[in-house]
Amino acid sequence: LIIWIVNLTTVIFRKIFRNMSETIFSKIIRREIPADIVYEDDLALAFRDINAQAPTHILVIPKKLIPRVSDASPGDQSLLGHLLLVVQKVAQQEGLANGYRVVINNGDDGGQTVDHLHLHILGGRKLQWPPG
Ligand code: DGP
Repeated sequence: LIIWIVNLTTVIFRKIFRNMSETIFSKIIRREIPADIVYEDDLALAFRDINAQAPTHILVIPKKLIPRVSDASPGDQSLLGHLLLVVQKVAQQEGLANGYRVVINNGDDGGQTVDHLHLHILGGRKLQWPPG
């Protein structure tokens, strides 16, 4: 009985802490809220940014919750590489042959507003440099 109670408590706590760190992007992954999804595989999802800053503005996210690039660990190496290859695939799919920009905002000063790692793909117009 004690083992059963310990197990149940562990499950409940895991659920609570997972939900605490989750963002709206987890709900998009689970299809609990709608998004304009343009690509999906086992490890990643890509969907159109709701607040587009360019004619094409897509977010590529890992299905695994890594809040920020500064939270990634060596074990995430192949996942992080995979995300860039997804960027490449999506950009091709979107016809961004003339170029595009890939942006990762990190933390407050980086302008990150959603704590689930995401790569912005921006294209379809000439982008300025440096960013503001
Ligand atoms: P960042 O500032 O780098 O954390 O970018 C977060 C982006 O996520 C921002 O450009 C707007 C976008 N975003 C926030 N909530 C939603 C949502 O519910 N759906 C979609 N499609 N995009 C969202």
